[in-house]
Amino acid sequence: MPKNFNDTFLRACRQEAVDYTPVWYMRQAGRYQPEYRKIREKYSFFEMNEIPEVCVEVTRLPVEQLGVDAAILFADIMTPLKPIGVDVDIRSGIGPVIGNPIRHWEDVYRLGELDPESHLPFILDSIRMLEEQLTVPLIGFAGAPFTLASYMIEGGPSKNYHQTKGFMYAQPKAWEALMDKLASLTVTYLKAQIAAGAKAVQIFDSWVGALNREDYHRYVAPVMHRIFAEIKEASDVPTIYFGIGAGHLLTEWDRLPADVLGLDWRTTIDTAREELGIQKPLQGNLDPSLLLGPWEMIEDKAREILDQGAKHSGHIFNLGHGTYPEVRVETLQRLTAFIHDYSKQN
Ligand code: 1CP
Repeated sequence: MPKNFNDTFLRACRQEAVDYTPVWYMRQAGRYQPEYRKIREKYSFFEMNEIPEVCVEVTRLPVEQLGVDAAILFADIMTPLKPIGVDVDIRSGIGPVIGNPIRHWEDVYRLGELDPESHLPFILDSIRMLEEQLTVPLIGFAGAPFTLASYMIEGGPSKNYHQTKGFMYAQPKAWEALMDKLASLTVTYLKAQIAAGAKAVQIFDSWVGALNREDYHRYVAPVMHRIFAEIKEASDVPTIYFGIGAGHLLTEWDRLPADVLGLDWRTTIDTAREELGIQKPLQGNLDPSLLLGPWEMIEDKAREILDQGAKHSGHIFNLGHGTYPEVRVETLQRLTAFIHDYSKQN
């Protein structure tokens, strides 16, 4: 680890004292960066992912360009699904598209097992290279079983997840088997990322807010419990759990052995702390659309989020979801500097 290593993000994840509020942005490597767009012209998404030099370059770029306190590995939640037999392509402007969606229990039993060292050596090589080069922690990540299953069942992005939920209600045994397989994959994949050098891991359950609390408790919470418990047993790296439109699930999440909870912009930090009684560190939660508005509005909201975060130990500034292609690099640079300066003074 380099001498000038910045561990502010890790300290905030552990609710230790920090000099300022650390910040990173979901989808901080991406289309809003002219440098990313140029590389993407030459390669498909998975080619970028599979060539460690390219993967390392795009992972480092936002750290150098924006001055954020953490890097997130350039990959996708779909990356570990290809080796287990999911025919997935990432299409520009759409997202993941699956050639062989899951329809029956046979499709679940056909899925293979992930062996990260032999299936995804490029991911582990990229992490090892980044570990040598970065002066901020590298966040590894994986998709959560519900969110992965939603793509595998719907065949691509969806608005209401009715096929996913239909499968869950109509074929509960096959659903349980699918959740179990994806939970094992997630644990194996994240443990391998941690062994290669990831300093924290985030589990993206982006679409799980489509479930009500009762169904979450019954159909999803048991596997999420197992995933976080198994990672905790194997290592002491902080774990972060994030989803969109999932404010109604936060008290369920609070009971999981996850360390940090990620908020989208719909639930304020004050609401999470004061109304819901959440004591865990929180990450979030500026609406990424606000980055397209005037600077004064962005600054006002960022100040409000920082003030709310500062009332309790353990706040990591982030967006409430990934950054959009239309956002200007200068806006994120200015926001990062503002977050650091303002939180140092307060
Ligand atoms: O932030 C980073 O730089 C890390 C890289 C990263 C992460 C953490 C990418 C690269 N994808 C993800 C996670 C991811 N992928 C999630 C969870 C977070 C979220 O909710 O956004 C999800 C749901 C996906 C699936 C996905 N992949 C989508 C969303 C589609 C939908 O259902 O609405 C999209 C558009 C992709 C493609 C993708 N993944 C990543 C990038 C840079 C891109 C765009 C690829 C391109 O250049 O065309």
